[in-house]
Amino acid sequence: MKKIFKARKFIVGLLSVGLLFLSACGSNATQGGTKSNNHGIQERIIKAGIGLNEDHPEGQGLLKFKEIVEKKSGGKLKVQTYFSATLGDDLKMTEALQSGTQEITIPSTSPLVGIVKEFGIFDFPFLFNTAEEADAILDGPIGKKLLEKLPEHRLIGLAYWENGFRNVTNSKHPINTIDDFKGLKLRTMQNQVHIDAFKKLGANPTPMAFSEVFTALESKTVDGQENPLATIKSNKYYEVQDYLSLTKHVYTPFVFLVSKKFWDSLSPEEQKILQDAAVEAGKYQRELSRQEDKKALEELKKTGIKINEVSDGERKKMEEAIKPVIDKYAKEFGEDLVNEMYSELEKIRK
Ligand code: TK8
Repeated sequence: MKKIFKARKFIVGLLSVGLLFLSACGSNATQGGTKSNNHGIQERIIKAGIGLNEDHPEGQGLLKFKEIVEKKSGGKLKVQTYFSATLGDDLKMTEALQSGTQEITIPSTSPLVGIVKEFGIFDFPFLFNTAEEADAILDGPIGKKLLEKLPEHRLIGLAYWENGFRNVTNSKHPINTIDDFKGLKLRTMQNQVHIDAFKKLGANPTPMAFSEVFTALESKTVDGQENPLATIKSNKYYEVQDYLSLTKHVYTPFVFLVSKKFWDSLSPEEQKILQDAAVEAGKYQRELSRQEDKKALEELKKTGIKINEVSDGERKKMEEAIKPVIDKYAKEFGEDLVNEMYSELEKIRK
């Protein structure tokens, strides 16, 4: 009797150890991950969404990121990609990261000024002369300082990617001088620096989420918009716009964001895979973005949209007109930070 009891106890014990083991190994990959795990690589599904299309350099960069992560993790970390704002626009996806229902997004820094206001320093028109200057500031101490402000907002910033130099399209007339902005109803990003700058130029800025832009142009709710050439091509704005003016009035970056809730559940090994892949895919993405900026111009020429250059002299006048806006926001974002950025830029330019 005693023996049987013991044997039964043993079997029950064995079963529960087995169950524990099974649940710990859990062959089913969990989305994101809530369990804290301090070692190794677990099977995980990582949802990554962006606003742009798969054929855009940002889309191609995200696919490169997926490839690197899946390779380095031996297929355990799986990146599910969502393009064309199917998971929502930049702000909505960023909020999903904060609440932990999405793991990755790569928004423009511009609409994030409500979260980290200092990102607004990158919205200063005519700040960078070349993409390489932008790289140096974004990858240097200034860029790093701003990424460090993200964790208190439940976000982790791993790298900056390139959106690029923005140009104006519209359905009224070419933009050659400041006067041509007069009364133009222009969609802008949800960002006060952009709004105030376009007001100063005489335009009528209308902030709007990105996925609404095509329809707003088509229905003539707005006359125009501004974005890098790759986007004007990928999102087919040439179908609903007649003029493309190469204003190159501002360079705006993307920031590679991870949900902090998700990040904290990862092992150091998993974190390293994501960190390295975000930087490596970012290098590829920037390169592609610069090639695409040239290629897109050639392809846009074939679409029939009327393209005009804007002279350096006229761009200088626009820059001067906008100066009070920059002075105002330099105070708001912190003059020390802004001055540090200008002196870094001076060093780079020497
Ligand atoms: C894409 C956006 C976008 C940006 C804009 O999600 O909103 O105009 O340039 O392309 O980040």
